[in-house]
Amino acid sequence: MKTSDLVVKALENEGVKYIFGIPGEENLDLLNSLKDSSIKLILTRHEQGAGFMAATYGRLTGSPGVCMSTLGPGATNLVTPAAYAQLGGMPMIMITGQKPITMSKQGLFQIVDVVEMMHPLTKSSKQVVHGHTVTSIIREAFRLAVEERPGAIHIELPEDIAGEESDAEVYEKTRYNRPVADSHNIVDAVHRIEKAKHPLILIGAGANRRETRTAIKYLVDKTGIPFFTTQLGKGVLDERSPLCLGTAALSSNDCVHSAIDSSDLIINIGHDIVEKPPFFMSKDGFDVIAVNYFAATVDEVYFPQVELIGDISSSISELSQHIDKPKHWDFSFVLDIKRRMDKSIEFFSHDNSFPVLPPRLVSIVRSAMPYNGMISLDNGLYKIWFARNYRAYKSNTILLDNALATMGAGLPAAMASKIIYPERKVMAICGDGGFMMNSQELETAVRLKLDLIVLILTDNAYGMIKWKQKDMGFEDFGLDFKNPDFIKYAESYGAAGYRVSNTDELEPLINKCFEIPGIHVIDVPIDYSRDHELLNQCMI
Ligand SMILES: Cc1ncc(C[n+]2csc(CCOP(=O)(O)OP(=O)(O)O)c2C)c(N)n1
Ligand SMILES: [Mg+2]
Repeated sequence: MKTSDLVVKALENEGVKYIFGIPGEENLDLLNSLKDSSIKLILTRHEQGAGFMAATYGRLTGSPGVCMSTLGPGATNLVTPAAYAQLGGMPMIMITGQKPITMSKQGLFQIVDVVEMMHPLTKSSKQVVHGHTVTSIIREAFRLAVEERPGAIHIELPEDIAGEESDAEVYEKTRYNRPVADSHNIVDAVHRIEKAKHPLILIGAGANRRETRTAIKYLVDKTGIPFFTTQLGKGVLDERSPLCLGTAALSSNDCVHSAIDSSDLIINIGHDIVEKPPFFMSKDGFDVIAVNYFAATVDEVYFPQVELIGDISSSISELSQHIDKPKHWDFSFVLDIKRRMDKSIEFFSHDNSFPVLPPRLVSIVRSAMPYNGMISLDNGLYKIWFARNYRAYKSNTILLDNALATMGAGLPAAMASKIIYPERKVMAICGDGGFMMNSQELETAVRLKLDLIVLILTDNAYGMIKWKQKDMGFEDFGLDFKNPDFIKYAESYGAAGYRVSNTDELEPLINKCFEIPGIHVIDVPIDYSRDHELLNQCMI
């Protein structure tokens, strides 16, 4: 069999449904092999779009998303998605082409060392040097991509190898069980939790990768310990819970930090240090019990005293089983803080000034989205507001990137979400800066006949950096730009375009757009002028 046919057969065997990408002439054998396969090629307008979509596929399904590009310039365009998947713990496999390796035809034209380039951004980066090894390389790629901690894998398939004959066989997928935590450490953890006076639970990214809700919900219900989340841990438990303290959207001085600072022990479920720290540990501060699939990386602000390493659900079930709720636990202070935080979120959720204030925007979006509706955020100042104020009801219903925190991924991630969950309502929320970084994927979305809303928050600036600039005492300089007419821009792609001219219009418009098939781009002028004051003010 031709090696490229074998590659496709091995991918089908792994259950791959889509390949996102842009082929070059070095991928033409592989492209041809895809022609008659069950795998659907999703052609994008930039390799970044393909990579972000593949990574999001991995994030949402737990199975690696696959993307492809040509050599040199195509592969260098995959650098940001590689970092996005790798830092974000999203299983993704990138297959890139290369000039023939057995006989050079064109000197170094378009040739850069892609395997070496991808090394620091992936769990593994390998060139296929012979058709005989291609099936084992693919099996290992899929195994390694999902193994905790999940991440990016790169395979380079040179043109001549793709075209050569091979008699290799496809390897069967194997099941594997995640190890469970050591029982001595469970006993130690239970002892410390029972001894603490004000324990709290933190839910982080790792808890959002596979089903852990049942076990964590049982622990919270049985013990009554209040919980808060990191940005990537949002939605594991329903945030309408009376015990939910919200999200640590900043590393310090965020509303929830008054609660964290009053705690003497944190049960830290699934957090690792790729996320902007939800808190800083100090030698004389609270203890941390880390519950995760893998060992914690220690640094000056994170050094857990006990670690439960192994399957998260299993560790949490063990804790629930053994903890006897002691009488001296006292949550009155943190629950009082919760009541005040809830009130302050409520305070701006009816403000009808225009351009819309960020907390008002969050409340409008929350009220327009159904229980399982998904919002996908790009990176900008509004992300902090959504992290802090948006109450997620279900896991992975708010997709944000608190690991690489790249601009440009919001729209492709929303598109991948809609492809995976066609029955759900999906909305991309982007700044005017981030949207323009991959806005060309509107064409892909229209061509794929997706139903999506794209909110563009216009402040004619890189608002997040402006906010930091002011916060750090610098003068306002160098961060303003002009925008195209987003209505005409959307229409030129075959999408519908709208601009809101008062705050009241937005929710009915969103509701209307969800009823009409196709892509709806809504330009929403946003007012960040009060963010300096509002973001630093948590409670009223
Ligand atoms: C690819 C990339 N470039 C630069 C940054 C740094 N950065 C973070 S937020 C931001 C501004 C975002 O502007 P916009 O998308 O308009 O959102 P806003 O904050 O204005 O709402 C920048 C430049 C980044 N995170 N990613
Ligand atoms: Mg902006």
